[in-house]
Amino acid sequence: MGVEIYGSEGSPACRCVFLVARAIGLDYTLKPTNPMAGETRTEEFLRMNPAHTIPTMADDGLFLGESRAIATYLVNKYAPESELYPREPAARAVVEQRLFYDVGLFAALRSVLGALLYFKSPEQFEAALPQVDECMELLETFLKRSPFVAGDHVTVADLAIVANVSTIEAAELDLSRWTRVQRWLAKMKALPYYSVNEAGAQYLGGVFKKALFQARKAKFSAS
Ligand SMILES: N[C@@H](CCC(=O)N[C@@H](CS)C(=O)NCC(=O)O)C(=O)O
Repeated sequence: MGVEIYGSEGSPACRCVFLVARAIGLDYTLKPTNPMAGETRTEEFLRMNPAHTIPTMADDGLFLGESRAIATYLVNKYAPESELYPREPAARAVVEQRLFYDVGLFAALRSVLGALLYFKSPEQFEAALPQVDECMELLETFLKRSPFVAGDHVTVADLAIVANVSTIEAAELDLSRWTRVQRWLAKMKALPYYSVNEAGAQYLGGVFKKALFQARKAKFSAS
C-alpha cells in the first residue's frame, strides 16, 4: 500500500512531512483531511492518532502522529544514509535540538493565528507577536553559527522550520530585522523540491491576512 499521509497543504506541520518525503524521493499517497470539518475526530482517525492532528502517517501497520517524528522516521526507514538526518550522534543531536526549537516556533505561529481566527482579537494578536519575534531572534543566532539551521547542509530541521517561517513571510509579518533568516529562506526556496511547500504557505498566509484585516475592521466599526 505504501506510505499514506493524512493531511492538508495549508498545515505547516504537514508541509514539513511533504518536504522531507520529496527531499528523499519518496512516493506517498496524500489522504486529504480537514480537521476544521471534524475529519480528525472520527473513530477511525482517532484509532490512528488519538491526538486528532494532521499530519498522521500510516505505513505498513505503523500509525504515527507528530510531524517531526514522521519526518525522522521516513528518513530512517527510506533514506538511512541521507545527510538530512545525520547518523553521527553529535550532529544528530543538533538537528534534534533544532526540531525541538521548531515546536516552540509552531506554537508561536499558532498563537498569533489563533488570536485572529478563533478570538478575532487584534489585541491578542499584538500580544502574541513577541513570541514570534523571540523565535526569529533565536533562528537568526543559529544562522550566525552555520549556513543552515543545524550545520553546513540542509537537514530535516531546516525543512520543519521553513514550513513555519515561509508561512510567517506569506502572512507578511515583518522579517526585515533578521537578515540571515531572509538569506536562508531564499536558499531554501531554491531547493528543487521546495515547490511542495509553496501553495500551502501562500494559502495559510492569505487566511491570516484576511483574518487580521477583518478583526481590525470589526474593532474599528465598534469604536
Ligand atoms: N505537534 C503536531 C501539531 C500538529 C497540529 O497541530 N496540526 C493541526 C493542523 S496544522 C491539527 O491537526 N489540528 C487539529 C486538532 O488539533 O484537532 C505536529 O507537529 O504534527
